[in-house]
Amino acid sequence: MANAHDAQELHAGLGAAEPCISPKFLYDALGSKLFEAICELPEYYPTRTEAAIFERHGAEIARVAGTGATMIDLGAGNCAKAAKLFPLLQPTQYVAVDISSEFTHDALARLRQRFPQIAMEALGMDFSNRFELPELVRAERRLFFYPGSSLGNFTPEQAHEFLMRLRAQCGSDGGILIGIDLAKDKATLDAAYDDALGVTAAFNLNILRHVNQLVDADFDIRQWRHHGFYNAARGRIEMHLEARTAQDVHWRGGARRFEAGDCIHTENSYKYQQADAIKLLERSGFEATRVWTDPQRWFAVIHAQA
Ligand code: AVI
Repeated sequence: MANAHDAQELHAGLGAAEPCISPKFLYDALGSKLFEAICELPEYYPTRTEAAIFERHGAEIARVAGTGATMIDLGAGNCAKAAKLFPLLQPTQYVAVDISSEFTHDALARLRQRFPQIAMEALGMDFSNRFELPELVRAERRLFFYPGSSLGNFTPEQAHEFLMRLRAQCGSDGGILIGIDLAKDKATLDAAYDDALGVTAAFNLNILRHVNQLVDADFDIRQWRHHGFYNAARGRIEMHLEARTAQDVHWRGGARRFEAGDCIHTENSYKYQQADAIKLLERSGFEATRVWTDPQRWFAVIHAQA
């Protein structure tokens, strides 16, 4: 069952002239597992490319970012990326923030046993619209960890506002370690968001199953088709769901007819030029200190100081 805010957001999106569902609804428990599976796909290069950057440059990243911080992992998921860096970054406190808190709680329970010296907290919250950290998050030396290029799921303007909110919560000695997916050829991008196995299709279609649960909707998932492609003019991946047949869909407080071929927009994933990503960080009050990238320059890990 959705809270009143989510129910209202879904109602507005489904009823809009260009129907949309916020990508945050991709991540129920099954959606988070499907996203984990996406990260294993040969076509989905961001995860392994970023992991290789951390593997190769981890020691230097720790030197630049500094050890002993409060590490705040935004969109922590199964916490695996942060955990790999614990031996290098040696955080004193680790705060795992994720919209799907059930998933993150289980991951933290396992990590507490492996790293008993690190204080750990799980925060189940949607940090996309507003962001206030509770008092249990230590205020000194906050290092925001935002890997995986999730910044790309905001529009550049939303990304700017989001980064400004983070900057305001950093304190004077804080910073951010962020992963940015860089612009590249269309064929590579198209394949990454429309894989041969159909895992991304399942991930996208699962949003309808989730919406059915949240607002008692009656989407017939078999009547929808996944589209994921790079829109070069807009510098972003777009994910849509297309109605295979004409159909009426009902949800608590609303209804709508979809004709065959009508689409619901479910996600954007912006791809940045490295220089534009740095400009965005600097416009938001950060100072970029170092960029690490892979040999193909497909992905960048950036450290920026508050
Ligand atoms: C979470 N986020 C960075 C992913 C992306 O690449 O934009 C979500 C995703 N959507 C489809 N595949 C992966």
